[in-house]
Amino acid sequence: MTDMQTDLFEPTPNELDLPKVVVNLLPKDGSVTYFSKVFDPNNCSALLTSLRATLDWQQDQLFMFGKLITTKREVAWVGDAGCSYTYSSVKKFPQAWTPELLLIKQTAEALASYKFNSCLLNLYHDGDQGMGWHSDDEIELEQNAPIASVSFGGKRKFSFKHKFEKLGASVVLENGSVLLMHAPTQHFWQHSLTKTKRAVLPRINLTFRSIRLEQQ
Ligand SMILES: O=C(O)CCC(=O)C(=O)O
Ligand SMILES: [Mn+2]
Repeated sequence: MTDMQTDLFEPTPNELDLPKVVVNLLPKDGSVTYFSKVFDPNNCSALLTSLRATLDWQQDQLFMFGKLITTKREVAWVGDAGCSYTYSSVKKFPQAWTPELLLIKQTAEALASYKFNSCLLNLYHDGDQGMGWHSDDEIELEQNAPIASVSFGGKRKFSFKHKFEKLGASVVLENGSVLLMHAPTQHFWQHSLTKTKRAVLPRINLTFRSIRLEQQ
């Protein structure tokens, strides 16, 4: 073999840094695809810091059992003009895209082959903060659009449970990863971000979504 041929079979120096793709995590009734290391881990903590600094973060307010609860988790709702969003009986009006968010959106769109018009960001300060079981199935959302979930910061367990059968699945969402949830996942499955006693770094999750503008 010549040197050139040998090179073809040598691992590239950064092979371990290439994105890892896991194809459909769900056994049926939906499709969830996980891509690790989409964003260079060396850039992710700077991205997290700057998302914290450049967006207007609010503690989330939810109606639960007839009471308005203020969560410790913070949220930011970003989108095109007119993309308001109501969940847990609270209506949110969008802040404008920042140049950095538009770049992250572009990456999510390339993976999903879909154009998103909005993004919900959640900031979890520690493992005591999580998100309970729910589906992203609000009336304003385009019914068959994918949802792209980007994670920066401490890795966290993300779980799925089927709404009508005893089935489950889970994945650890790592720093710099993207999870795609395709239709009809939200119709048949709920998901949650599990709280943990383990010490975890702060984390920002971005879910790129598609709001039906004709509904506004
Ligand atoms: O933080 C996460 O990974 C999940 C967030 C989520 O499910 C949501 O924003 O609807
Ligand atoms: Mn969700």
